[in-house]
Amino acid sequence: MLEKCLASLEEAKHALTFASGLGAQTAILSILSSEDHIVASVDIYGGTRRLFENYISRKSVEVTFADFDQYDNISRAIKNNTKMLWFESPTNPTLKIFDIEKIAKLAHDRGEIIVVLDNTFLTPYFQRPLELGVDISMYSLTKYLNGHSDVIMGAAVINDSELKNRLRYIQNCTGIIPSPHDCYLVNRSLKTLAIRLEQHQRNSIEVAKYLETHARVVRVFHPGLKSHPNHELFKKQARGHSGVLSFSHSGGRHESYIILSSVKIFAMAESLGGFESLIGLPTLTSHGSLDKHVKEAMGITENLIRLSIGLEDPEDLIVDLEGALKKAFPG
Ligand code: P1T
Repeated sequence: MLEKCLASLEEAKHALTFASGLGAQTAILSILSSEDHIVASVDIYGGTRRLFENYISRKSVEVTFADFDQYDNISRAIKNNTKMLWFESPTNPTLKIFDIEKIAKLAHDRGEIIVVLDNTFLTPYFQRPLELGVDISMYSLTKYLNGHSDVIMGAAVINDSELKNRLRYIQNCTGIIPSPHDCYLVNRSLKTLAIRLEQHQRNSIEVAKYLETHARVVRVFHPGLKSHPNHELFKKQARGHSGVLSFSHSGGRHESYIILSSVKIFAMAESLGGFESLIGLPTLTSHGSLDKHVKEAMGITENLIRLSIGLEDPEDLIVDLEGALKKAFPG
């Protein structure tokens, strides 16, 4: 039933659920054979990068990480044996926006390449990748689709029946399946998806606008802000943004630690997309497993803080951040 609901949210033909977001990714990557090649965006969740770099590449699947900021880089990275192209938009954690339709077309023009978009940050409520030409819309249901921070699950949403059959076989064969009770919980959570996401969006834009005015904040990363370099493209391909935003401040690791340990409403934790606001330092949390030079290339520095804005009163969140910033930057 949950798979049917997830498919219908995207007006897609099929959806398959898995034991976690990473489980869904492992199943999707299992479509590939040794000697196949995958092009992945540099800007992805740290755990996904680790899966590509430390696991799938050891199975003789070749992986090239390309900077999707330049479309030429994607073209150059595609080879004769490229079978899959993988990216996020918005990206974790710097909220970059890429032209989904353009990238899907670019890949399909070059051959039989399965285009996968990890749509975890926006959900089908705000963005429908299949309508933009993507082949597999991938989700960590752990985040917004469940939204209550009490389930770990993933999904793949697909129109192509042949591709669905291949994934269905892998799902059954590997046993990367969710528990029935978790399916019940996510299905129940979908009933409030629209209200939750509207509130996440309202709250996150208020917090982002506040942070933009703060003297010690260098940059705020939120695609709903006019200052975002791809704000117009974002509005073209998505209906709105959820609660994830990042900001950099004028201090370093020390100031980040003070901010993280001074907030009272935000919980210092990994993950995102739940009803409660979370604060994290991507260099240590979501992208903690990556090499320093990889993180630097992604703009993940010690002064970059990521917030997952929950459903609380945004005024309370702003007061909380204000207090923490004051402690980090007295005077
Ligand atoms: O946690 P899991 O359900 O396995 O999902 C992995 C995953 C996949 N895709 C994206 C875009 C993600 O952000 C994640 C998980 N991310 C975090 C735990 C985090 O703190 O960023």
